[in-house]
Amino acid sequence: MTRYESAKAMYAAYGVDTDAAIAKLKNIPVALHCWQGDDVIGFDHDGPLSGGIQTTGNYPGKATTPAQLLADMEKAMSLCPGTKKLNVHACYAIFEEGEYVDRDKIEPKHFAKWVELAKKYNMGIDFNPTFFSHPMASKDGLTLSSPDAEVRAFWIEHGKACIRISEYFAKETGYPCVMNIWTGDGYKDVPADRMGPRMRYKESIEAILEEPFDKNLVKPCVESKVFGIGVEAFTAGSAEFTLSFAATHDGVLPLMDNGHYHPTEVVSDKIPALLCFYPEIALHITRGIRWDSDHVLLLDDETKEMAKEIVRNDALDRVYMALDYFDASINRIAAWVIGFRSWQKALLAALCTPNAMLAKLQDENKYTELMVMQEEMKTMPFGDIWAEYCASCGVASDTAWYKEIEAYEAEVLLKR
Ligand code: RNT
Ligand code: ZN
Repeated sequence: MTRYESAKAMYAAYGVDTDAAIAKLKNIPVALHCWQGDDVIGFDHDGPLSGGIQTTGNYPGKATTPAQLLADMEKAMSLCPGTKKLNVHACYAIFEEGEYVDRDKIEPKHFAKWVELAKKYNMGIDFNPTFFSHPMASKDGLTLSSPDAEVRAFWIEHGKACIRISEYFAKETGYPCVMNIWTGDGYKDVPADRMGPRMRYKESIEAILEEPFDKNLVKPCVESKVFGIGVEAFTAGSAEFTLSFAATHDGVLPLMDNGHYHPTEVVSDKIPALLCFYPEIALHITRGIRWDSDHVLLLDDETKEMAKEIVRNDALDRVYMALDYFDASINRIAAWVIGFRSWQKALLAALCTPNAMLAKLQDENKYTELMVMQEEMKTMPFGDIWAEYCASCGVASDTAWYKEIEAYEAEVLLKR
């Protein structure tokens, strides 16, 4: 008997079909964010990262050209099991030699190389307008909520251009494109007017959505946030604002980033709350330490709990999952791989949990037995199921993948 066969029998004793869990996970797309590879800089500007977000660390080998970033992403994906989707920010437009257009003028052709990469691996692409790291956002950090009509108009045009590019992605790849609107708009200190900026923000997003698009192809999202660096006192796109916006605008999804709430709030609890009302929702999966620090995703308790809520509510096809973190203090490709594999593990563990049996114990008020069973699940031989899943996807289940990163670092990254 192999280790997998033995583990499979142990799970089967609780009614869990591990073969089915493995087969299911293989077809669930998870979006990998291009911005982990170059510390959220992109290709369309020389300035620093702005918008209240920050990377820390100066690990060598950062990608600085499109060719490098795409190659690094391919390397990372080759070491991860499961179905991937690309997640691209508008600042990652790829221009011809000597060409440049501003963000309000970008076109599908500037993302043709991303489409090429997506097609090579039969992946979809998600997209994000970039409302930061730009002169039009540098003066006061305000974009869609700015009191300056000219600034708002520029960013509305950017948003519309991004809808056109999102539709192009969907048409080219055959997969819907999740287009996420997030801005760092807010104030460092106690504002004198909170509703004014929010009304402008609302009207600007509405203006963007006036761009015609097919709702089956483009899934616009609004991402909330509680605070950012330099916008500690107020953000225009707060939780209540974005939830209400999505609830009142047909076809718009709420996007929850689990770094964007007060420290004792958990997105695992918010997922089922939103699933009661929204046909589809989106997630940015990250790991905050003390604040929205965007550390590399690990297999920690909250990560596992979020995955459980998606799986046990049978919502794998209603929740668009994307990773969103950026760490410049370790090998950037390893950071991608660790995070992607962690989320795969969380999903697989959730799929290997006897969810119906546990829910029944809850409904029958058998809380002691529920506690006993939930604790028992923690020491099941999950590693053997994971190993089988990785093997069936043609990737290493153990740390062998890291050897490849070390070789790539020596041969490629350190020569940059
Ligand atoms: C920032 C948001 C946002 C960004 C990316 C780069 O706090 O999480 O999603 O991380 O758009
Ligand atoms: Zn996010």
